[in-house]
Amino acid sequence: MFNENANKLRKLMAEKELVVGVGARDALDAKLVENAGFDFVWSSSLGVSASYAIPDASLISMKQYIEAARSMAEVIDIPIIIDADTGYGNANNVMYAVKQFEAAGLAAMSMEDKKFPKDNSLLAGGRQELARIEEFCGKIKAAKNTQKSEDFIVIARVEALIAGWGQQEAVKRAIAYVDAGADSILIHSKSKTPDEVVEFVKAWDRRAPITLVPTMYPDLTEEKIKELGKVKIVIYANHTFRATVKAAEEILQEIKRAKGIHTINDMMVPVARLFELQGVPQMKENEKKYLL
Ligand code: SPV
Ligand code: MG
Repeated sequence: MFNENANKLRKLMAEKELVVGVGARDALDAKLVENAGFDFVWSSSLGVSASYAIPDASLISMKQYIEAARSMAEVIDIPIIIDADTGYGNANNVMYAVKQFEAAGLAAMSMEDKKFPKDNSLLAGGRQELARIEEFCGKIKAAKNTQKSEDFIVIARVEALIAGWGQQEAVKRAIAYVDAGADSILIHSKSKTPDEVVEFVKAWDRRAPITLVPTMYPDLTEEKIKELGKVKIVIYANHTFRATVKAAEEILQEIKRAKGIHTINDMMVPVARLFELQGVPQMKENEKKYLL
């Protein structure tokens, strides 16, 4: 099977020094990310859970996550990396998920080595329990053996630094995951400085490229990441929906304060902008051709 979006992502990775994407919780977020010129969309488990206003703790189902990503894929042309959490269970769940990821036109998946059910990695005091290395390697092998296209990418996400297990454990796990077939290693960190991630990248001597999510250490800019080398994918995981919440809260407060909607025009886009993002101009073109 040929997976066009996975092929696109592979080509981007071959051509560009750094491939940069932004998180989305729904198709509208994804459209904005594409319009802004980023390389790919990250279908974020934090974002999709937040769209239901419930914790990012393996509460909603695999089907709901896939449906969110599928709705994104239907309206954008850039590739999507789905945040597949822990793979939604054991290797059986992973195999079932991978079939559906590819059927939905997704380019790649990221799977983290925590126990199911997981907690969000950035949650202060969250349950950060790691799966056994062998168990997680089994899941990676299950994913790689299930994918029908050659190009589909499996990113193995190492949570050892998040769980406080240290560099040695992180490196040991990353090597095992690459040996099990992972195409890239996402080394995640919630440290406010990039030091532990930089240490990991410097020690990394395998060919598989590294993926970073610099939410908590924003000082590590793309320029600095390029200098490090070895990193190929950067994910700004949650900035669309965090910005939306701020904007919505501000406008709601202002409506409440002003007791009307006469002061807020500059705080939002015109309705026409929404129509554009929804593809209404294309629909109108189609109507001219087909509403006969
Ligand atoms: C997400 O966006 O859901 C992620 C990144 O997995 S993090 O929230 O940092 O765990
Ligand atoms: Mg997530």
